[in-house]
Amino acid sequence: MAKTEQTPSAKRLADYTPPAFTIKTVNLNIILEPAETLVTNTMKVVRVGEHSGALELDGESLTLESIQVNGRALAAQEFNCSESSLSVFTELNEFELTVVTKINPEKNTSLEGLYLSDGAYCTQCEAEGFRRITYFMDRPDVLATYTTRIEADKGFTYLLSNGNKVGQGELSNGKHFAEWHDPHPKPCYLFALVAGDFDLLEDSYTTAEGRNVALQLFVDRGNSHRGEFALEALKRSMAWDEQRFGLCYDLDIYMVVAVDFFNMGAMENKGLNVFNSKYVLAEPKSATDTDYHNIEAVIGHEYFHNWTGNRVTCRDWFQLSLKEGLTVFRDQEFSADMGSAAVNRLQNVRIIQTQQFAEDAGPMAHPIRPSEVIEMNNFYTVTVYNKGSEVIRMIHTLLGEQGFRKGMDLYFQRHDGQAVTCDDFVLAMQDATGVDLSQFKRWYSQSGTPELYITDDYDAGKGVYRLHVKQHTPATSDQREKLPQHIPLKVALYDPEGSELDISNSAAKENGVLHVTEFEQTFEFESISQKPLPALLLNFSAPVRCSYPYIDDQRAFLVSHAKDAFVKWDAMQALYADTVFKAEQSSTKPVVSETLANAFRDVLNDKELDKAIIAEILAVPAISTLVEKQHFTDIHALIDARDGLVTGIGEIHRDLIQSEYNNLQTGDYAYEAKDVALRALKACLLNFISATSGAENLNLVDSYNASDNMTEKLSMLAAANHWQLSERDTLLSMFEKTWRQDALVMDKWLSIQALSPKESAIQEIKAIFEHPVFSFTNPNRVRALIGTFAAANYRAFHNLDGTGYQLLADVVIKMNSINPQVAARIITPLTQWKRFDEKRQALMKEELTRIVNLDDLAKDLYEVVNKSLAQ
Ligand code: B3K
Ligand code: ZN
Repeated sequence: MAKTEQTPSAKRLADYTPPAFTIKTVNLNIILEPAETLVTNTMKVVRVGEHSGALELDGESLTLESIQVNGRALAAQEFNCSESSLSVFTELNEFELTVVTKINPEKNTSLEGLYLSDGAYCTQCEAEGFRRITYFMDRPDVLATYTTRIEADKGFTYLLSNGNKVGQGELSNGKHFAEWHDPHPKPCYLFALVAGDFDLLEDSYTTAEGRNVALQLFVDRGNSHRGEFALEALKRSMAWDEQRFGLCYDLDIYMVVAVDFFNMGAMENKGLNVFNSKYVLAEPKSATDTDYHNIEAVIGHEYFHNWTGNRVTCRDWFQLSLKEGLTVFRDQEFSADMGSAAVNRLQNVRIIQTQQFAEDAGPMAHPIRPSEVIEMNNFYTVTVYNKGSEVIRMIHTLLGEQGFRKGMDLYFQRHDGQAVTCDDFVLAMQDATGVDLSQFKRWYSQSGTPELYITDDYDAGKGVYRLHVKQHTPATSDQREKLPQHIPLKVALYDPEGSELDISNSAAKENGVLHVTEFEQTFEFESISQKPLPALLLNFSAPVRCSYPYIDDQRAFLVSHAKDAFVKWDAMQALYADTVFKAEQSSTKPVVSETLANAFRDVLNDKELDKAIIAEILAVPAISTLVEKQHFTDIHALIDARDGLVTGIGEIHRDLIQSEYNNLQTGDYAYEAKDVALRALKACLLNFISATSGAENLNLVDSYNASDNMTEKLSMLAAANHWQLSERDTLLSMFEKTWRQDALVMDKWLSIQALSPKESAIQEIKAIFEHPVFSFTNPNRVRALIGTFAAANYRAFHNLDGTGYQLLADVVIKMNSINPQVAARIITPLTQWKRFDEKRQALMKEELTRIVNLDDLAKDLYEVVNKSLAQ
């Protein structure tokens, strides 16, 4: 954005107006050439209502070749073409409009619209990428049926688009073509085209309605053995959605294409998903348990969009959470059913407590339904997605599983084939069950993290126990005034022996849920014979911060007696965090109290607990989590204190940890819950051992060679790197030797080095820019190295000489012209300057100012940097 040009302006939800025209059918003829692709787009356009306004189409980076209405070329005064729009002046109410444009996929490094990914053509149209392919009403409430003809050199073996293939053939000029028709009306953001040479994996699935669906997975040549897990996960997703929600697939073919150049995880284009290869390709020696988990989750997520997103879509982009929050909820439920519900829950809670709380406390704070947007791509956030899912989860809690299902059924019955709003969704939930969600709806419009302050008292004479709950949502950067939210607060009470009390005839009679709806409320529990200890926010029943004046012994009591995994985990996390903060504030080594040491020992010795949960409970909170608790003053002292705590625990329980570690043996690698849990605990214990002098006896190089899987190898690398063990460089070069030809796997190698605690980290990261595997045009590489560095290497990023901030800013400036969407994402840690000390604040703002003064600042960065500086 040249400073002389207009500054980007915000769109507002309040300004929504229905489309003045609608487009019924779209007929595309696309002749693919790397530098000059020709797109002929013939549309049936219908005026909506009585007006005489022009037809306004969006367009970006397009060269207009010709324009016709009903077969007649328009004269100059009959249309107007600007940088970003095409206006057609006509009095006709129904007409056929043909627009021919030229585009340049080869030069398209933004990876929006049509681009080349390592020699294959592919598209990304959400949110507003279709306007880079042809002129169109690029908004989700214009639904059309699409017919697409693709023509390309025969080297592009597969020519794919949405729907069913209706024609194909050879052409005289060494080219071939294919024609596709999608019978389901859809918004243009769901359009997709792929042309390339791939390995194809095929399978089929018969739906509960008896439809036989061909499943096709396209991967880079030579990678078919890495695609099998994703294909199996797809079949599991299809079966799960039938069982849980009664939803069947609705076309005869479902295609998934894995590409290497992709801005995010994957895209749910109708019948033709395009995936970042990171979320498709896996084999034990190259992928970790986490990779397998993510593949299943993302495959599920995109598949579930077919109903929540595609069949029922969004009226406008402010409603993004309508499809994303709901679909994340669905994929989380799917993952929970496929593996351990409790472990999945803890992992999702951690995302909310670290990343989402940080977003709500920072310059980009927004409600799950934002009301103002400059660049839509900036709003594919943890708030819209993950907090959005928590909001759906709370509705599920308020309605119960049966009520929720009734609500979903009504939602589809009412809105199938429509573009609707979050209000429509909530209304369906309410109408189906009679549950009043009027106050609850505030979660859609109010940003910020509510804080609950809970105290209690006990009247021994009457046998009455009371919980006093205050709620307060601090002002956020986008909103000052906050109203009370409807918060489902799930509680349990424990007697001193550790037994759970029956509270079914109290205010918490529905599954232990208290309805917190006011700024201050008191809840009574009767017939309580002695003062109980409360367990609060069971299963993280709402995305809030919750405090109660527990003493350490009470926390330890909850760690061992609470039934709820979240409560156990949260209590242990609090014991850890307090210890770290005490050490940080007094600049001393952390003191591991007997209470903490015993709690650790008891959890590790607990034979009833799932090993994956033990690993979650015992892991000391990450710096990103501690930073969110906002008690620290000096980030480097905080890091030292945290590391010191790991070492302290490691020393105290040295023999126990070592012997448990030695006992954890798996056979040949299998991605199965039992083995995953074992490996997770092993990695957790390895970290404690590595923090002590016991590291000397680890023989990591031998263990690394002996292991048959990436999960273990990577945990060894991570430990060796973090604790600067003598094996670190050897392991890194062994890894490089094995994988240097495989960029996707090398991302792990990049990330390990991005996390280097060495003094020389920044120099070493800069040197990696020259490594053959690194490239600024591939988002996965940039995220693996720079994204990881800025978001997770707190030590080097916050170097007091400012070199960490400079490094990030240099990369962001480069990415501003290559790929602004990625630039606006990796810059996040710099925009959150406000929580650091003054000296660092000044250095961070200096870099932000350097960025905001760029001559060609993209609007993605314009929005986030200006908001950050305005704090
Ligand atoms: N709907 C896409 C995200 C598109 C992001 C555009 N910047 C993937 C998903 O959430 O399923
Ligand atoms: Zn999604």
